[in-house]
Order: sequence, then C-alpha cells, then structure tokens
Amino acid sequence: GHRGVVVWFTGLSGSGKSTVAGAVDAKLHALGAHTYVLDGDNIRHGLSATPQMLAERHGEEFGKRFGLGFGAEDRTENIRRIGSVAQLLCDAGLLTLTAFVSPYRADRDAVRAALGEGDFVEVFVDTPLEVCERRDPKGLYKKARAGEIKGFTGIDDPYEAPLSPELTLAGGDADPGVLADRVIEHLRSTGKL
Ligand code: GGZ
Repeated sequence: GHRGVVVWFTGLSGSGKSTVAGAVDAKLHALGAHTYVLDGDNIRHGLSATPQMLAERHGEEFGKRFGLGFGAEDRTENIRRIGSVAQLLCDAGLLTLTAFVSPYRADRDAVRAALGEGDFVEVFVDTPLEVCERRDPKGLYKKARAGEIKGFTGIDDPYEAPLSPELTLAGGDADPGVLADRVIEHLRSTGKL
C-alpha cells in the first residue's frame, strides 16, 4: 500500500511524456497500485476545453471567458487547474501521473508548493528538440515552422527546464519501458511505493 503522490512529467511536445507515464501506469497497475493518468487527452477536451469547444455548447462569450488555449496566461491557468485536480486525486490516495508540457517553472513550483515536498515528484523528460521535431507525431512542429501555429513551445514559445527535478530522463533514444522502470525505481527508493 502507498499514500497518494503526484508524479509530474514535464517536457516538450513529442518528448515522450504521455508514453512514459502510460508505461509507468501499466506497470504500477500490474503491481496492484491504484493509479490515475491526467494528460491532454482527458484534460484539454474537458476541464481545460478550448474556447471554440465551449463556444459551440455555450456561445462565443462563454468560450472566451472559460476556454483555454496556449497563450501564457492560458497555460498558467491550465496547470493551476490540473495541479488542483492532481491534489484531490492525491488526497484520495491515488498515485497520480500527469503529462503536460507545463513550460513555466513558476507554475510547476506552485503545484509543488501546494502539494508539499514529498508528494510532488517532478520528472523532466529531457528529449532534444531535434528529436521531438523529427518524431512530430501530430505534424504540429511542421505547422509551427510554417507559421501556421503561433506560440509553439520550443519553436517560438519558451520551455523552462526544471532546475532540480527529482528525476531527469534522457528521452532521446531510450525505450519507454526502460524509462518507466527508472521512475518506478525512484518511487521505490524514496518509499513512495
Ligand atoms: C505547445 C501545443 C500547442 C502549442 C497545441 N504549444 O504533442 P501534443 O500536442 O499532444 O502536446 C502538446 C499539447 C500541449 O498541451 P498541454 O496542456 O500539455 O500544454 S501546457 O502544459 O503548456 O498547457 C501539443 C498540443 O497540445 N499543442 N498547440 N502552441 N503544444
């Protein structure tokens, strides 16, 4: 048995955050741990839906007020909402994994402060931009280079790497399963598992 903890993956788009978080989730599940993964797939369609998505359901004005895009304030609010949900899941005793770019150090540090040291494990998925751009699973880097997407992290928007993450994974050409094992080993060695 374990108490709740938040394992917070941060890194560029295409760095492998979601893949590694998913692999950790599967392995921990097999060990009988109670886990939950928050990522773009379940958050940016719901809690942090886009202005356009909300406009369709509730009108233009509503979409503008509560929808979130990728501007600096929107990203900060996205991370605040996710941090808050992660804290609730953690309080409920779940081993919570989050996979968001979360490019701003201050936003991640605010989540750390809210959770308290010990309950927040920051994992920097340190994959070189060239590798992320070569992978380009959704073709977003290509669009960003072409100027079709403005403010794309790593291209024309900043990414502030963690200064002292609990764990750094060199995500360049490593197997996601091997990286997942390193996360699990960290949780074990620090008594969180
Ligand atoms: C960065 C963007 C952008 C911009 C859309 N910048 O590879 P993906 O597709 O699945 O990961 C990226 C995801 C980033 O959403 P997050 O909620 O993780 O971002 S943040 O923590 O900054 O709030 C990418 C896609 O959404 N995407 N536009 N401009 N990534």
